[in-house]
Parts: sequence; structure tokens; C-alpha cells
Amino acid sequence: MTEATKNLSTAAMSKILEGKSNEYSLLYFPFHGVVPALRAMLAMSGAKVTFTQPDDWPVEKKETQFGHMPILYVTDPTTNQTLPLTELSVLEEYIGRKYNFLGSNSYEANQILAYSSSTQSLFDKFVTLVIRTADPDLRAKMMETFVNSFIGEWAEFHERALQANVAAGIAKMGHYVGEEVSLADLKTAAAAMVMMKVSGDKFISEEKTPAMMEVCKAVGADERYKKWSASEDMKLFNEVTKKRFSL
Ligand SMILES: N[C@@H](CCC(=O)N[C@@H](CS)C(=O)NCC(=O)O)C(=O)O
Repeated sequence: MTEATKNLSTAAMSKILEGKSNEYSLLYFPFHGVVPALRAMLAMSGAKVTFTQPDDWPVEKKETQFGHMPILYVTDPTTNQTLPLTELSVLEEYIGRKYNFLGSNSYEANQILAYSSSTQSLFDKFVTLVIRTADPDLRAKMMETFVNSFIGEWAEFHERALQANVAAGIAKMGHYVGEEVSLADLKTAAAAMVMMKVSGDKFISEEKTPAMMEVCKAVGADERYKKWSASEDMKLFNEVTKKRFSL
């Protein structure tokens, strides 16, 4: 477990957050779960990053802020002080802002966070309704409910927004906002892959959601993402996700 520096003033902790050459360690289970976009941003940031997993989670859990992962340990190498940060959306906003995954102005950041939050809501429903249901029969019923109640609406509204943003000159095709890969793009690319695994081409396809498919392609074509995709860490997360969740 990464050690956090104790007894720092809020000013000192703030300085760590603002560090220009920070190093990061992200603690999470060795599957994709809720962190594929966060991991991708970290891997694409160019900063020194390690992805770790707990050795004994029930024990380590007690020492954390809320008893949940992900936890991002931020180290300022100039002082060797480390700060643990929690809550996925907070980590995404922090890393997204710092490494340019939140557009180029306040409005773009607001919209990227809104698209990302909407996609996270879909994924959270999937986890709560399906993944956390152990009984196989009940799980199958929950899956049916989830697929038929939520994916279609998400795909339809996001496709409409993507097309409208391109038409309004807010985005280049393949992006929610602007012309660079953003947190919203990464979140949708990861979610679309999972949603297609559980619903086939019923809601998401070249025909039904062409702009969403362009987002997936733009993410996949980013050189930094390609490198991340080919990494050993990614290989492990793919394998464990497949083995544990058949996804
Ligand atoms: N509100 C938290 C929720 C994170 C969460 O649900 N984490 C799960 C894994 S996806 C977890 O830590 N589970 C282990 C546990 O609860 O002991 C966040 O947004 O980061």
C-alpha cells in the first residue's frame, strides 16, 4: 500500500496537487471496472504512473477515506510528499484538467463533464443492477431489464448530442467537444464497448449510432491510446475483466 505523507498543512497539500512534475499511483482492482477512462488519461498524460492493486483489501480498506477504490496517490517528486485522493469523478476532473482532457475553456469543460457524468450513470446502473446480482436467474432478469430500459435511451441522446455538436461547429466528428480526445470521449468509448457486449447491435452500431462509433474510432486511433492499449497493464486488465465478468 502506498504511504501517504502525514500531518501536512492544507497549503502543503494544495502545493502537491498543483505540482508540475507529479507522479501518480492508482490503486484499484486489476480489472477495468469503473476506471478505464481514468487509467487511459493517466497513461496518456505522459506523467510517471503506476497502476497497483490491493494486497489485502479488507485490511487496507479500513485506512481509506470512504472504504472504496479508486484511490489516486499523487506524489510531488521535489518534496517526496504523497497525497491520497478519492472519488472517481473528482480524480477524473483533477487529471482531466491537468492533462488537457477537459477541452479548452470553461464551457467545454462543463459539457465534457456533463457527457461523462451521464455515461457514468449508465455504467453505475449496470454495476448495481447486473454485476452485483449474484443469483444467476435473477441476474439474467436484471440484465434484460437493464438492456431494455437504459442502453437505448443513453445511445439515442448521446448520438443526438454528438451529431448536434458537429453541426453547430462545437465538435469535430469523433468528439463530443473540440477536436482532441476528451474525458467524455474516453468514457463513451469504454462504455460503448461494454454495452455492445451485452446488447449486440440492438442500440449501438454503425447504422444506429454512427457518430458514437466515430468517437470509438477516434479514441482507438490516438497514438497515446494505442500505446496504452498495447501495454502489459492493459493486457492484465482485459484478461481479469473477461475471466471475472465475461466482458
Ligand atoms: N463513490 C465511489 C465508489 C467507488 C466504488 O464503488 N468502488 C468499488 C469498486 S468499483 C469498491 O471500492 N469496492 C470495494 C469495497 O467497497 O470494499 C467513487 O466514485 O469512487
